[in-house]
Amino acid sequence: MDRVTETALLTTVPHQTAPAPERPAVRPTVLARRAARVLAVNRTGGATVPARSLYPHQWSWDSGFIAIGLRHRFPLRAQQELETLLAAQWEDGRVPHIVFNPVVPRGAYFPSPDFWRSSDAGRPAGAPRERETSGIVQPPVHALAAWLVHRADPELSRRRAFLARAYPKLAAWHAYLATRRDLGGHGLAACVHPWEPGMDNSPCWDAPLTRVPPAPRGSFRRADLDHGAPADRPTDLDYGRYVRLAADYRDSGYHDGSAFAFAVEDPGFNALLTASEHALADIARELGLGHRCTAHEERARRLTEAMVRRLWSPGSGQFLSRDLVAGGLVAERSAAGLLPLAVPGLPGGVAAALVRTAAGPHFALDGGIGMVPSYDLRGGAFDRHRYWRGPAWFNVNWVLEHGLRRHGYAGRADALRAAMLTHADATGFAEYLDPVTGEARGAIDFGWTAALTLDLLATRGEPWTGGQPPEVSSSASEPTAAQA
Ligand code: 2M8
Repeated sequence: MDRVTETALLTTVPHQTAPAPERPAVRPTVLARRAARVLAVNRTGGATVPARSLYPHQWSWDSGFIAIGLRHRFPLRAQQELETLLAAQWEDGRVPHIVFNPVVPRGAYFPSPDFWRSSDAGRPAGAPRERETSGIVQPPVHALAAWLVHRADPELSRRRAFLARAYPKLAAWHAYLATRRDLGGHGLAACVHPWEPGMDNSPCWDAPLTRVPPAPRGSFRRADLDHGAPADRPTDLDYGRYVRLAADYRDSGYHDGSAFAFAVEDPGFNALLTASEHALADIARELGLGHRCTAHEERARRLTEAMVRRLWSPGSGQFLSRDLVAGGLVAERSAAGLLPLAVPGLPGGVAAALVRTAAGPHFALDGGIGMVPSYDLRGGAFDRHRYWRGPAWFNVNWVLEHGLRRHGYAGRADALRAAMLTHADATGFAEYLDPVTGEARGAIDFGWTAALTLDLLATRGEPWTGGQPPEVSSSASEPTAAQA
């Protein structure tokens, strides 16, 4: 289909895409076995790589999702997945987005350890001396993962003091985000690089990135194009800007007080932080730390309130990102803006509006391939193939599935679950899908796709975290640029 026909189709008949297959072609036990095999093949030492060729190291939020899947079959390995990541935590509390495997050749992935130079340039911020890591972060799914991993085998967890050892590190990670990264001063965590919210190439970052001069073309060599199709990956111009931002951060000693050319409050990042803050409360309760439990619940409530106040757009029926440098909301619809649906205590009207938006023409949850795309099907920058600019991702849809269930949309959650299992099976656990045809894109045998398949097969709508907190006020109004 050429671009013009495709745009016309999506604009006029938004739901007329490939129908969502009814159910996986294989039995659940066979699918689970295949998923477990992917996780076995992707295992390297104490961690699991997202994909052997394209991403040969440990990634932060990937490991969170991977642990959530591993817990059902390999609870010890699930605990170790998180422990390996947390062992590379910096003294300032940040959990780096990549932990490099020292035996992987330097040229296998860019930016490599000699770009980030964490053990040297990161020392002022407390980077470990013994491990090489990146210096930026990714969405904080780890406390949620730790809590779910614990629940899968509480006896093993208690015997190994898993939560008692993880809790101080997880609390320090959240404290880092609450203090050093509250760049807007309104209680939300800010991201200082497009890779931090995890949806790296999202059209939401196009306008903020225009302010960033790209690193010169010949000054670095992309390794991703050795494995991924150029049409699926970011352009060279975007890559040059990613490199420039990371190099500037590194050259500041990874200092969070410096003036950033790129700084955004992202609803996906903050929604996952909020869900994890609730999980920290559960962990504290389990450890008998009543006062800490109350403090985490209070912080989760304040985060929810700040998200609604700062990022909710009633006119769009979803959350939007806020550009802290230019001021104001970014007028692009990304699936990140639907993820707060998974947060407990949302004002009722907000949850209902999010579901309407997910099911409507911009995301077509009820039609098409049965999974939401990463970006607005009707958006000017929509691209079926380029990553995070349209393709459907399993982790995003897994969070939504939970949100739908939490807010009482069990039928829709069941349909989404069935679509995810079908596509995971049909695509060989693809990294992402063409949201029009359901075809596999990016890598196959992808870590979180396999892990979240295992999770969907093993769970049936249990809430992630304990109590149902009271709703925060629904008096949200469209934030103004002056609030940024
Ligand atoms: C992608 O990001 C990395 C950089 O972190 C890359 O493109 O090289 C993103 O999809 C990110 O969300 C993911 O964690 C990572 C590994 O799967 O790949």
